[in-house]
Amino acid sequence: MRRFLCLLILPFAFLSTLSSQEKKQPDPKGAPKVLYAVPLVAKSGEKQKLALRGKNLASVKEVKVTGIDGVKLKVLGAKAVAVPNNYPGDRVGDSEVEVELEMPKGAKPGEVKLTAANAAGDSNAYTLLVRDELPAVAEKEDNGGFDTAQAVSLPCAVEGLSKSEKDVDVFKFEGKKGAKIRIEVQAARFGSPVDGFLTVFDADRKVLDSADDVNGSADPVLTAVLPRDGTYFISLIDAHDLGGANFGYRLVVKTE
Ligand SMILES: [Ca+2]
Ligand SMILES: [Ca+2]
Repeated sequence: MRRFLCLLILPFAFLSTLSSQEKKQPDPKGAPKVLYAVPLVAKSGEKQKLALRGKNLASVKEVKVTGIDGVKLKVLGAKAVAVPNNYPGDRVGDSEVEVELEMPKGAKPGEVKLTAANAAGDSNAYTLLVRDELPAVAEKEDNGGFDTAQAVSLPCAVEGLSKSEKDVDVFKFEGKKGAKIRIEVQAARFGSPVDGFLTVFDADRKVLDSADDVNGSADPVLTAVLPRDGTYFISLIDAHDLGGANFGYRLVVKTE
């Protein structure tokens, strides 16, 4: 929701004041907070590097795994990161801890939780967004318009980035008359700063439907019954026109 942007800029203005106060005396609220992972989507059964982005993470030395056995995790480093000009620091995070992670093959979405710890205490238990059985597709830029839309086959789960401000990602698929298609963005529910806005278009590039926030979440979900055989387009933007290398999303498209 766009009106959130104005509300979120206000706390950002106080960040520099807060950081000087934190240096003078230990902040009892200095425990870490994990907001999201970069990349947002993790794979089971192989070794990968990912960064946990959030607050008070630069002093993290340990990351604990719960919910599943057999995960190997090594902390590689932690640091402060720049908050882009006028971005909501509470949403994008001001620090990160990088880990090497290896989950056993078949780790299920929702069961792997990561908790970062520093001298002040433990963070929230962050639920990692793990790939499921849907075919994973990497988003390919430049997919910013109808003529350069990225073709996908259903079902699929696109792993993408709102890579910069005003990034528009367009996908196309071939559909059959009467098919009921479900399109879902997984981002904000896993802490990603992306506030997705979805629009579906028919072959004539006319809007069939759109969705922004659904069920109390910034993540859009919509279902559409296709009116005829042909090509359909899905566009995904950030509702605030924000973006960056840490603005990850997963876009699930399937027939119901
Ligand atoms: Ca993109
Ligand atoms: Ca939204």
